Amino acid sequence: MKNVLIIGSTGQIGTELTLELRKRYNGNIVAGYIPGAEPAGELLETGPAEIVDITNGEQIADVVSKYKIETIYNLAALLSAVAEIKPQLAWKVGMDGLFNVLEVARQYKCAVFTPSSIGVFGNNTPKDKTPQDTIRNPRTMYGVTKVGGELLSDYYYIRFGVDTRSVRFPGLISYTAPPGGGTTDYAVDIYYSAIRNERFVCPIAAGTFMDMMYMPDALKAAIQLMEADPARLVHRNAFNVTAMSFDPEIIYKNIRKYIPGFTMEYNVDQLRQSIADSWPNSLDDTCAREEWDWQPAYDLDMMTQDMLSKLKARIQVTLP
Ligand code: VAH
Repeated sequence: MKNVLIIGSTGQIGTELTLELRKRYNGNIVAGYIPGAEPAGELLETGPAEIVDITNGEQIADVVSKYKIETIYNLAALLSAVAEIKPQLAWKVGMDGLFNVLEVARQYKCAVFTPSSIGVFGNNTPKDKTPQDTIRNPRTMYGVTKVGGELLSDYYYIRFGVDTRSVRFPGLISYTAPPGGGTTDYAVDIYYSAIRNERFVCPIAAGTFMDMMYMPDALKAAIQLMEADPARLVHRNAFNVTAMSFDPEIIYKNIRKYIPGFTMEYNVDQLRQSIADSWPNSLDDTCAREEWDWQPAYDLDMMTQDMLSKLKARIQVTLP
């Protein structure tokens, strides 16, 4: 029996993580959501759901107490591009909200997973095979909240013994809930254009390499880390994890292997491009592999095949 609360359960990661946890555990896997982002369908029908606004510490505590929560997956965040447009809200959710979660976790002895991101790195960090322990000097509010989140989560572990763990997610690609306002969203949108036989207008310039990961691997990373033997962990917040690194040209050519008529043009979004330019080209995830046996299953070609087949089923179009 394992009781888990997912805050932000209707977002890109939360939607799939909640369903995956319900498959694995037979306890209360509570879908936390905010009004206006209600759970629906399988997410609503397969387990409990509660309003949990991360900026309301009492609300978090009430749900943790009601369901005797042991682990909190805190997925509430504004993604990188949106956070530059609403920096104060990004801080309120990413930092004030995290403080609420950690305080509740301290009082109720919960473990806490809060995703970090490759967004913690900035222009003065080594770009290729970025090390686990290196300079975290971002110039985005998203990056500031992620570095702050790593530092605050480590503090709560060292000072209060709260079992905090996290990974630095790369761009995540999935076919269920769409991402919302990220710099890597192009790597999801391109598949939708391809499956609809539409010319894709890419907002990121050719030659811009970023780490990426298919959602099944992201779910595996989060759950595997939270189930890992704490005695093996040298690091906690947060582990570099990656599965692949590509630029728009590489993913475009891979999709054309399966949809030969697919076409793309560039219309660079300056905000997203400047953020992408500040991030690594590739990560070194040796520590995750050594400390908790991290190993991705999907490479680009496997992801493309699965994305196209799943989207075809969802959008009911016939591939040419
Ligand atoms: C974003 N998808 O683009 C998120 C992620 C590494 C990228 O943090 O903001």
